[in-house]
Amino acid sequence: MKLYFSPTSPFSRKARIAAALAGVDDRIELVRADTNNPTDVLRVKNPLGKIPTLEREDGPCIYDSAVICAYLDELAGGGRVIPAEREARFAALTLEALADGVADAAILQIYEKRMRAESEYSENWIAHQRGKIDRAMASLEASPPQPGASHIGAIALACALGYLDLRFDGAWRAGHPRLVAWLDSFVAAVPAFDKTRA
Ligand SMILES: N[C@@H](CCC(=O)N[C@@H](CS)C(=O)NCC(=O)O)C(=O)O
Repeated sequence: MKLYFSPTSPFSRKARIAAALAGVDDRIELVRADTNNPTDVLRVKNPLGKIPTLEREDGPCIYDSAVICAYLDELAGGGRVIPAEREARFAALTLEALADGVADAAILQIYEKRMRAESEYSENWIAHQRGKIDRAMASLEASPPQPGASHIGAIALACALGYLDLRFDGAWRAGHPRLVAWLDSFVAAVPAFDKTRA
C-alpha cells in the first residue's frame, strides 16, 4: 500500500500511528505529497487533493484519515485501534471527531495566513476557529482520556496536540496540565508518536 502524506500533517500522522499500532506499517510505503502542487499525483488519487490518502493493494484509494484508520484496523483483524465493544467504540470515535475538529480548526488558521494576503486576513474567522479549539480543550481538560489509552480517539488527540505544539508553540500547555500529563502517558505508551515527529 502507498500512503500519500506529509511529515507535518496531523492527519497523516494519525494514519501512520494507527498503522503501527495495528501492526501493518511494514506493508505501507510512505509517499510524500505536495497538496499545493496542482500536478502532484495526489489529485489523481484523491480529487480533494488532501492527505492522508491510502492507495490500497487490492482496491480503490481511500480517504480521509478516519476511513484509512478504520480500514487498517479491519486489515489487522479488528479491535486494534477501534474498540470492538459498542460503548467504548462510540466513545473513541467521538473523541476522534473532537480531536480531528481541533486539528481542522488549527489548520484553517494556518491556511488563512498561508493562502491569503495579510490585508485579507479575517480576524473574525480566525477567532471563530480559535473558539472551537478553546471549547474543545476545556472539555478535554475537564475529562481527559484514560492515561496510556491508544485507541483511535487517543491517537487523534495526541496528533492534534502535537500539531498545536508544532504550529502554535505549545501555548495550550500552560492552561491544560491534565492534558499535558495525558499526552506524556500517550508518548510513553506509543513509541510511534515520537517516531512520526516532524
Ligand atoms: N478530514 C481530513 C482532513 C485532512 C486534511 O485537512 N489534510 C490537510 C493536511 S493536514 C490537507 O490535505 N490540506 C490540503 C487542502 O486542504 O487542500 C482527514 O481526516 O484526513
